[in-house]
Amino acid sequence: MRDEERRGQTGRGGRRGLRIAAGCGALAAFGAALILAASPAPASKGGSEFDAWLRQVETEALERGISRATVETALADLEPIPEIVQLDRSQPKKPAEFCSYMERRLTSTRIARGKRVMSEHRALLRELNAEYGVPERYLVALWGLETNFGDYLGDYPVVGALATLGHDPRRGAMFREQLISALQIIDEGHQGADTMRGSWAGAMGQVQFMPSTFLAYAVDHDGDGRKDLWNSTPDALASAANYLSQAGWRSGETWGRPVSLPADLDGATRTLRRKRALSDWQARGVRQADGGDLPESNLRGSIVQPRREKGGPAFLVYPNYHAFLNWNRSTFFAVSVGTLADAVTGRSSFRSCGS
Ligand SMILES: [Ca+2]
Repeated sequence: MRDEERRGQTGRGGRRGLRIAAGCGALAAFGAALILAASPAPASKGGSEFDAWLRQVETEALERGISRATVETALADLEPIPEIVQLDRSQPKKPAEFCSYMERRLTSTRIARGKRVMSEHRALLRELNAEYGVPERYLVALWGLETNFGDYLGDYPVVGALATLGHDPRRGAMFREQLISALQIIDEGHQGADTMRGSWAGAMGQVQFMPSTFLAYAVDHDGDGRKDLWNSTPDALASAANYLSQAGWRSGETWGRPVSLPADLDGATRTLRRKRALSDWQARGVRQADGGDLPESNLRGSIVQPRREKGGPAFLVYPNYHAFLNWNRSTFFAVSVGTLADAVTGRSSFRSCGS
């Protein structure tokens, strides 16, 4: 039994409402009205319609206090990047199968490397745990899953990628807002327009923050005056810790555990919304994955079964699981973070879902 399950609800308070503001319809309409009133912008090689759209973004960025020098430099000579539109449209509609997802992401190589980086960065990770209340293993897990510990930061130009997706009608409003946030990051001097690289969708640095997330949660932990999530591991991991802390992470509690379910457990109780005391789950026949009794605890938890069909692996998840979901709304992702965190500290009793 783990102390973090015994302690129950002694941690810090609840979630603080972190939704990214996705829409900017009113501002967009306002920008469009301004464009209609202005003289037509000269056509660029990006095409007049894209160019006119960029002028709207430029107007809005200036209105929001971003300097003209930043805006003009960052948006100069932009063209839509066809590859990015293609990547956005080729996103799989059906999610991957849970077991293959877990096997792909929690490889023995990654777990071994996670153990190594836990030890290599011990002093920093301890410092962050003390400051933010988020234990080392969760930061290592997020770092490993997002970029393989900083190996793959993405090499797309973030401003160009966000302009491409912001101009594309599919999810334009959300990406346009991210573009403005990226301009603000550049304006604050954390990264240059030409060196701001990331994923094709604009996620940046060692823990892949979108620009709005960067503005809200990135921190300068190494004290050089820049929030450098690309090159500074202290900044990147502190920003991840700050995010989880702000997302309601409860210090001193764990995230959940794999469990075995009784055959007769009502399907309606296998939902994140149905929270019960661990003693209640125990009485209903839920056990640890190895068959042992659930720990005695004040924690309340709910059952998550990512693989819907009967017999799929199940997890009993606690309030901290919701901080992972806040980071990324995917159940697979949230379970993989907790499981990798357990694996790098040798706690995992989750082996494989095939058997
Ligand atoms: Ca820094």
